[in-house]
Amino acid sequence: MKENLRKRAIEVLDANFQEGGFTIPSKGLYPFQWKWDSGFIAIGFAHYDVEKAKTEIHSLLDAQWENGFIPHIVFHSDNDSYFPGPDFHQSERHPLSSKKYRSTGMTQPPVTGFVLQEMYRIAEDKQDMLAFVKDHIDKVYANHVYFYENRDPHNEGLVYIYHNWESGTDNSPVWDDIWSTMNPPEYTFERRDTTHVDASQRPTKREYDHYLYLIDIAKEHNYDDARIAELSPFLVQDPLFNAMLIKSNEALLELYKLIGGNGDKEKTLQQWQKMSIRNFNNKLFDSELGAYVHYDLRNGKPIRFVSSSSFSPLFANIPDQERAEILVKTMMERFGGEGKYLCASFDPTNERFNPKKYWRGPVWINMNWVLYYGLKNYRFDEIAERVRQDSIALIERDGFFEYFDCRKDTGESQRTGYGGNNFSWSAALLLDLLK
Ligand code: 9YW
Repeated sequence: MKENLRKRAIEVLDANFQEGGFTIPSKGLYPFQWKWDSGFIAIGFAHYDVEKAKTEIHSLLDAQWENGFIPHIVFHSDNDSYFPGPDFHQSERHPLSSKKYRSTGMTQPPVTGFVLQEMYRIAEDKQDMLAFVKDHIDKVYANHVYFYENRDPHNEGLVYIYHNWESGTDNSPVWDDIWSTMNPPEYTFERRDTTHVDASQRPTKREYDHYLYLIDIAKEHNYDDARIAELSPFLVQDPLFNAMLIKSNEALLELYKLIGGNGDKEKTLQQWQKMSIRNFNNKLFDSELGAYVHYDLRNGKPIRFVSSSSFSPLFANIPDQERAEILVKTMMERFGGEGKYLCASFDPTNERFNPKKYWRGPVWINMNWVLYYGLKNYRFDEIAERVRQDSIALIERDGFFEYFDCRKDTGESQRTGYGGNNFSWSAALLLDLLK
């Protein structure tokens, strides 16, 4: 059975690989290259086709801007099955944007550093992979320099995101209170996502108005980071985003040590790590909730909800063992009850939880992958194994969907995998979890 799943996962990935040397997340729904998808996809390819894994990362980094920024979507081709496309985003407004590719002017969680390390871990021919890492690592380092220099206005070692799409957890209930501080215009536009996926599983039209308005503000200032930090109504320090950055710092540090001769960069990485981990623990941990939470930098207050992002710091070795135990207790009490697959994307005990809607409750395989390795870091082997088995069981139950109902008994006759089907990172990370 496992062999069969493996075979199907490979078929999904290969079918989504494009001639231009990148992989789409899902046919129809997402027809371009997404930043963090690309990283997870490369991990999957590394298990059976190392050249494709390298090509994936190479093409993402090829779209890097001159200031080190890596966009969240690279529009390799014209395709009108997705909105908002390149004509809406207009990345060319930024003077240092890529001259080769049109893209968005926002980014996504910085996974590429730890992805390089994973590719090295998985590769059989270590020399060959190290040569690839050597050729590409400075670009990833430059991306981190971009973050620390442009996204950390108070020099806390905690970077901000200015759009919910930068978080990767696009319509999490965590953002709801920010939307209520805004009153965007009513945009006229044609949704494309709801032609591919049931509208009840996607954000509402009014939510999209907020998303578009944030882009318009950034565009008005030609995607200038300092102006965005001053003006964007959405300015958040996200625990998932920052945990990915910290994990990637750690990975870059280890890879540079292997390569040798990069003492200055190692030193800078160590300084970032020290400051980032300290302030992450001081600022983002909510001891009453027993979890890390988001911080609303615009309105100067924590956003006190527990989501799967709250546990991601385990992956980046951020908490000490005692705090890790508190986190896991919170996870098991709120998310891990009998009758539930781990790990819902949003607190199932909260009234904003919705088991079918996008990031408002369903299980996502990429988050489970992060949590699996995070739990293993702290020797929660049994719970890690449950996360691994649950991920496999959900894909066996529903197929290679984008997200899954966490309830074992959904009381529904229809399938309970939602969003896009034949979804790349679900396939890619399953390959890693099956190994
Ligand atoms: C959108 C591609 C992307 C992911 C995001 C996810 C979704 C795109 O799909 O956003 O248009 O809503 O939220 O994390 O990278 O898979």
